Amino acid sequence: MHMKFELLSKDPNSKARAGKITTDHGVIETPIFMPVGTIATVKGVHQRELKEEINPDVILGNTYHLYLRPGTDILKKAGGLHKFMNWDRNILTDSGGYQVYSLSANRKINEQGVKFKSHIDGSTHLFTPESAVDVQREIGADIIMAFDECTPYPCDYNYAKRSMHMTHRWLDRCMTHMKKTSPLYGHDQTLFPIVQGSTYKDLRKQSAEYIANVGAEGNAIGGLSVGEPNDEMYAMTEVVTEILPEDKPRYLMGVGTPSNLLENIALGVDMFDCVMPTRNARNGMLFTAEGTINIKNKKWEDDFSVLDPAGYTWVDTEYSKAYLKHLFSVKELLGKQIATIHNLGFYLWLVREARRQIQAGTFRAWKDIMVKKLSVRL
Ligand code: PRF
Repeated sequence: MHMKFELLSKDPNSKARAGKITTDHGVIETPIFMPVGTIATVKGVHQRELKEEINPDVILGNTYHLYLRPGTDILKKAGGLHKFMNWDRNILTDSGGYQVYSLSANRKINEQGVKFKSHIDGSTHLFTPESAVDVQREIGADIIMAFDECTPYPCDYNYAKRSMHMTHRWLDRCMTHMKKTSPLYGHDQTLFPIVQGSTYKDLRKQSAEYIANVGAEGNAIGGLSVGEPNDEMYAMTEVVTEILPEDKPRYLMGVGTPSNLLENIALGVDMFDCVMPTRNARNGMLFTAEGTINIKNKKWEDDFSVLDPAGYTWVDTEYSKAYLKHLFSVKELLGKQIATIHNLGFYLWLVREARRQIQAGTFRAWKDIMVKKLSVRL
């Protein structure tokens, strides 16, 4: 089936929306946070806990990593990524461009695409808009991303402008190649284009207009959360969500902190992904509705209270802070696992609660209180 998006309700005091995406792999209730499963695993989390405890409608995979390992031959033999990792809900894959810029060495960007050296064995590869579509066909995600260039921050105006136009031309090539090719595994795939334009309002406006005109099933905003101050990010989101069609989901790539999620939901964003809850968990940082905890801090060593009385997932009330602090002190794997499950449970709670508040018409006031609480260091 074709991906469908229904706008269910709008917050009266902000641009926040609650909606519902339907694909061949089921429903995605928005706003949504997509746990990052870069290399066919959400790091440290069993599928059962992911499904039954954290319970996201969609997870994210990365074309760059999956193309390098296990490679598309294995993924094709497995019958696609869903079957390979035994995940029967939605998957979205990023197109590879962004990961090439952030991870690989010696990358060379030109009109044709990006030539790069693998961060694993130094071998040389070429990604083009066409090959990014082909690889994403072979991975088999439900939502796939256009091939773009994410400009760094700060970025010179002329570079940002040239890069944005190239991203638009790459999008046209992706769309043409989508039409020439078909899904491999019996379920449909839809391609989201990506707005770029760095931190320049006129470029963002131009890019959003270009992307809106393409008429895709959903649209993404890239090039943000790359080091710019929050206010600048929000200003860019606002310019773009004013222009992107209201009846299509909007995905803000690689964002962010819990407050970033709430502020961008208030500006009309529906979908997010970020390594922050999983990566920070592995470094001992826990997000809670009352603020953040650094579990490595000495103050927790004799605090036998439960991890989080809110109890988003079973680990929150099963383990104490003192015990988790101990696991981090002795560098036990279990510590990272517990912290990861907690953080993902919290992020998914946050977007579900945002959705509930939007539907109740109380989102704006709730968001303002939450943003204050989230800035506390416990
Ligand atoms: N483009 C792509 N993936 C991304 C980004 C982007 O700009 C970002 C920026 N925050 C994260 N992931 N393709």
